[in-house]
Amino acid sequence: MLKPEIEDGQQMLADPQFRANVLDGLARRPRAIPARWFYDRRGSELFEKITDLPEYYPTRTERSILETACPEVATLAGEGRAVVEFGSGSSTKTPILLDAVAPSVYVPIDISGDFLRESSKVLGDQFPDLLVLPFEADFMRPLSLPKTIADTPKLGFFPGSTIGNMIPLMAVDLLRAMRSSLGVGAMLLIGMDRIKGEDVLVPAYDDAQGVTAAFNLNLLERINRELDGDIPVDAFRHKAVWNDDRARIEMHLEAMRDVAFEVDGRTFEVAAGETIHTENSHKYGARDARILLRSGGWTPIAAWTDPEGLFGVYLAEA
Ligand code: AVI
Repeated sequence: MLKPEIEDGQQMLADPQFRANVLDGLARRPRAIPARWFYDRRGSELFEKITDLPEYYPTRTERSILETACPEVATLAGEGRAVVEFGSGSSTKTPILLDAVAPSVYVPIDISGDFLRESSKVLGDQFPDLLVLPFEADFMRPLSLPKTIADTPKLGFFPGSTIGNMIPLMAVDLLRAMRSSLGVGAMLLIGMDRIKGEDVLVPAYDDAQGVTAAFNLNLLERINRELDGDIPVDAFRHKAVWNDDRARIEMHLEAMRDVAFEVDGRTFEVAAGETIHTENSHKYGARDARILLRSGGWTPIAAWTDPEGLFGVYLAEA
């Protein structure tokens, strides 16, 4: 297990927002910790593995939809747009769009500067004629994009159904923020996972190899590493359930016995059967997706899906 870096007997300072979210989340009922904290180095590696799992259809399905959709997007968007990606793409999806649209400028936005620089370098090598302008920022709020592209119309790109990890209220806020960041005449290409049977949904979030379980449990390991915790991780199990009322998969960590532990000097007691809610992954039918886009100030103009209707990709204009 990785140990936090120690300097002169002092533990390195953890992210104050992480500490606050964990301490509040463990104290409240139902207990819940925001999913954004999954993605430390180990969590990001595990997520990459998830995207290759046989049960996890979203990544490969969206990629295959984009192969068909992007040339059509290029026609609908016209020439001369700057592509602005929310959450910088180290994935194989971004090159599909860049190949089809052939923009002169690509602006990847990410809150993690390290990740942003790494993925910008990879894409810069792959597209030597492309001007890559990495932008380190939290895209949940309206942004002032680089002045050099002030007069260039934008095509926003938000793949991966990441919008599904937000409750609808936050998703609408994000869509509005994107509209204001991208400005007049903007377009948005966005992926949203669709509603389907539990027989497909639950295994996608509870795979046979236990990679998603490790991803979920890593959150407790991260708390132990970074917030001086002694949570007995082996007392918890990963749980993925479909909440039909809210059209979402929920991930939880369920205590298998009564446990008491400390985090950052505070004691918590969790009874057997109690859960810590760690993630929501909302699913949107085609109509739901269009209503969500309209609520966020976007007009849907085209939509694509795969032959089984597992995943949706939507193009909208501001
Ligand atoms: C990043 N996000 C879109 C993934 C999802 O499907 O909601 C995160 C994930 N959680 C478990 N598996 C994948």
